[in-house]
Amino acid sequence: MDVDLTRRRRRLAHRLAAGVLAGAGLLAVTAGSATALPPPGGGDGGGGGGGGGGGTSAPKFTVVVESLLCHVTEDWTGPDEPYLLGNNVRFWGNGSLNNEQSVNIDRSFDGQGTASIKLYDADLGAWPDYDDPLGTVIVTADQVNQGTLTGEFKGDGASYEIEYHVDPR
Ligand SMILES: [Ca+2]
Ligand SMILES: [Ca+2]
Repeated sequence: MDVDLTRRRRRLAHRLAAGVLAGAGLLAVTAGSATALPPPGGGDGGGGGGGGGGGTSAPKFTVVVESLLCHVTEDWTGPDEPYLLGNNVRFWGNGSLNNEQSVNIDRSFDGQGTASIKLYDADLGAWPDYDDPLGTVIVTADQVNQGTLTGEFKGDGASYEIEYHVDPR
């Protein structure tokens, strides 16, 4: 009985350790919430992977997205209709951007540990032409007070940049 319990605990500990190592290998962050981790980005340049485990003590911050620049649209003809998600909640858009056009965003959302910024191009939004995921930028707590930072979205043949900064909260 006691032996079984001990074994079970040991096995669980091994599994936990393996999970922490796997997380650390993907992205070096000091802390993160496993439940807040987004799935991998929609494209090659979409952004990093997930963060490690962590508790409720992960640093809190506010992500302020300053601007969005479109180098190359996803749509083949005419402008894209880009919109942005912060931690999977839409906070801006649709806008309308064509090649080499930019727009001021000036919107913010709160994060803790890590946060995700996702860019989509709106299409029909349903079958047979779902909105296109163009990538994910991962924001980490160590970006607080680092001034204006740049993130790239390069999913689906498109090319976008955002400028953002991260304030303590
Ligand atoms: Ca599209
Ligand atoms: Ca579109």
